[in-house]
Amino acid sequence: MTARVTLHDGWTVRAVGGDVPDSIARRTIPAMVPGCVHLDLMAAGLIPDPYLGENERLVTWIGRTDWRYETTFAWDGSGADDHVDLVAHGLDTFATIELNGTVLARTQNMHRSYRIPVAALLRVGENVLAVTFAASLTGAERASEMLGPRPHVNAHPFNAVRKMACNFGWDWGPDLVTAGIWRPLLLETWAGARIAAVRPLVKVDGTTGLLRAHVDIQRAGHADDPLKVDVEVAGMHAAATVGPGESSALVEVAVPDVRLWWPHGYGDQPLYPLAVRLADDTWSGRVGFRNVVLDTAADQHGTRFALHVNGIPVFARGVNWIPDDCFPSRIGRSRYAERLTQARDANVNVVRVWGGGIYESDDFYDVCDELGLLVWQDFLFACAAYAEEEPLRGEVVAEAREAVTRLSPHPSLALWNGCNENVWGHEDWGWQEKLHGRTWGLGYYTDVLPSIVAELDPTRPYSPASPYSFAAGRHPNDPAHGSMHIWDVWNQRDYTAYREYVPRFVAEFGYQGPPTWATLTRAIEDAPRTSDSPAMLAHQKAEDGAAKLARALQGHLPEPRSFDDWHWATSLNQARAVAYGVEHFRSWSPVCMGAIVWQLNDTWPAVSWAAVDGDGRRKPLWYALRRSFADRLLTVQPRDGALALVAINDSAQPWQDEVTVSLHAPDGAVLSDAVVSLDVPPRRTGVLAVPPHVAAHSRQGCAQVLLAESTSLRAWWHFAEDVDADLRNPDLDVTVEQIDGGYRLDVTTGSLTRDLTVLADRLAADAVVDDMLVTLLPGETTTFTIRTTAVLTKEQLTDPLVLRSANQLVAGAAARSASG
Ligand code: BMA
Repeated sequence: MTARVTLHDGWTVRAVGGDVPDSIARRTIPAMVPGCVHLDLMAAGLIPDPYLGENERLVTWIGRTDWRYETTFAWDGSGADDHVDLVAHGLDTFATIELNGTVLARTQNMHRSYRIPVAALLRVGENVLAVTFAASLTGAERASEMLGPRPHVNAHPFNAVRKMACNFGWDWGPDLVTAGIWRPLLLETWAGARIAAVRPLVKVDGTTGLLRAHVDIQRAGHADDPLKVDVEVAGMHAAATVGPGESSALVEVAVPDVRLWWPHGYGDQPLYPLAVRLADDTWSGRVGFRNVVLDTAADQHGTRFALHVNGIPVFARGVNWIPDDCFPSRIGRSRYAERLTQARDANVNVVRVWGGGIYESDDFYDVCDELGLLVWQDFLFACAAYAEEEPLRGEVVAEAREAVTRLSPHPSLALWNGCNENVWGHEDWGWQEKLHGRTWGLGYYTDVLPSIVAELDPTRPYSPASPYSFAAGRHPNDPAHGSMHIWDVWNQRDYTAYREYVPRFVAEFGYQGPPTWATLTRAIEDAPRTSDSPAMLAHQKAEDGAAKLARALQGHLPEPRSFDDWHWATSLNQARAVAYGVEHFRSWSPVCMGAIVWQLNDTWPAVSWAAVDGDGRRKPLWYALRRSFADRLLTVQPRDGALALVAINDSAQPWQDEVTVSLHAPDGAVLSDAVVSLDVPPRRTGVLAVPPHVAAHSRQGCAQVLLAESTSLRAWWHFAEDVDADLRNPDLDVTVEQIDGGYRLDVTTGSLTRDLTVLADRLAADAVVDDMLVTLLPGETTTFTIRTTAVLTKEQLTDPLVLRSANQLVAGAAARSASG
């Protein structure tokens, strides 16, 4: 019987090298395993929370310090004649492991696990286990010198070491260089033979699910007797014999009439328990049966980039995922479930795990399996050139083999991708002059990694990079070929420029906005708080971010005159900008087959591109995504110099409906209208002209609006931007009713009102509203439901800083210029 005991108790940590504050220098501090040194120092009250205010810069010394973790554990001698292994699932990063004073191993890769036989060193009674972590920041700098410095973004040479890159600071995250035993640590006792790894690869053939379980075996010492491997899935059994001298087996099981696993919105997510048994050892997991293919064929538009699941092309309604915390040991299954459910509830079906983070824990992929979220997994290379020589190369190979093996059971895992932006960087970011012909990672992306995927998991597609155009000599970010990232729009242009691109697949595009008010005010206490007060800027990591946020408002919303208005205007603008992009990209399906928004989540409370902020609160963008990612979307788009009604039916049923198209004067009066019939087959996009006599009455630049309304959906077209639309303060009539668990607000508007929103978190940290950004004609009523445990008054709920609209910003600016 393989026995597993965790070694998570009794740990301490102390600084053993580096320039350490006196208060910490000679202290032995209680430590958590799994954990990290920042969390230990915080728990001991020795450092402030680096997520608050400007504390981040007070703790940079931690990354230049060597830390020694130590514990003692008792061993009763059981298994003395067998194998006893120390198994470390994650060591961050330059670690020396000692047992009873003897060095067992030196490691230098956060992304690998390690198994070390220790039976010979164990003592009956007390044993001392120590892991010393050499300073990662100093280590990365040394490694970079040794390998030869290579171009990278941000402050430190994260590309010289196999450690979560964004730990060294990113354009949305703090520079907090961690150390610690970040994943479980175990003592495993076994005899005879053990299951070393299982790769349960699936295929669907007609109505039959085919499972090919590749089982790797480790034998004890010279044991060489034949072994039986038994596999059970969906009540079916199959077995294989591992002959003398052999260390692997392939067991095939056919499951007739299998229920297929589908992404969210396409069907169910049946998961079949899988057990692999070898003598005393059992491996258990789950599998889901589906086929996945990446279509990169040439067509009349260029080169496709489309995921197909069970033969059906899936438009990727996606979000990019970054580590949900700078200290990943804090993220457990419930946090993953909460965050990924937020993605699913925003009608997302693809999550791209970005290459500057980590291979997430199995909990992440388990939750994706359950929710039907397809995972696009980057190998961990981002925004930098990487040496292809030793010792980096060996680490890359070992870590990739482990990741491909570990993640292979998950039906959600749909695509392996070589790197984030490195082929693009080499092409466009001035790397070539700096490299002087040195390696930069291309060999990983086009040879090493695809060979590993082909060998260990040929059922998954592989793409060398994102963005990528699938032909040598072609620009990697060519919109007509493969995947692309659209960043000029946020960095230099205006969100209306999204319409200049018809990409085949956009894997990154985004707009910044602040965190929700409750999150922002918890983390930032500047007095006064302004968009560029010190702690605000400390939580805005993007190059020129504050200026870009201000520029992004121009032509859309008036320049904000207070911090409250800045917060609402930039939040609103973020939501509008990204929804504008999503609706445009979806309207071009199937030429375009994916829109993956940068980014779902945050590592900490930050001004960033995230839809859900660092405290897990949903920003206005999240609500905009839910609407624009819905299975069915009605949107008004320019086509061939006129306006068209685009109906995207990403559902399994035909969409038949009547749509009323009406043109309204600024006061809401109907100028003209018409009814058009919609009949869009499942998974298709229908394009209808706006009836000419309706369009004929419209005047671009005049504050008219066009409304297209089906039974359950609305689409608006505004002929003038808010700044030019003479929007009035909306004169709201509100009734408030206390309901079970919160409040119900019925709001009736006196004039055309854009993006009516309740910013509930301004009133109570737990308050959440069911919808945001509702546009209404004069006289129309909408209902908001607010969930909270707080007791709130009508005055509070209708406070103009809580009950918000675009109109307030415009009318406020108009009033100011009239009086000023
Ligand atoms: C892309 C990403 C990240 C970055 C984001 C915003 O480059 O791959 O590196 O955080 O844009 O700038």
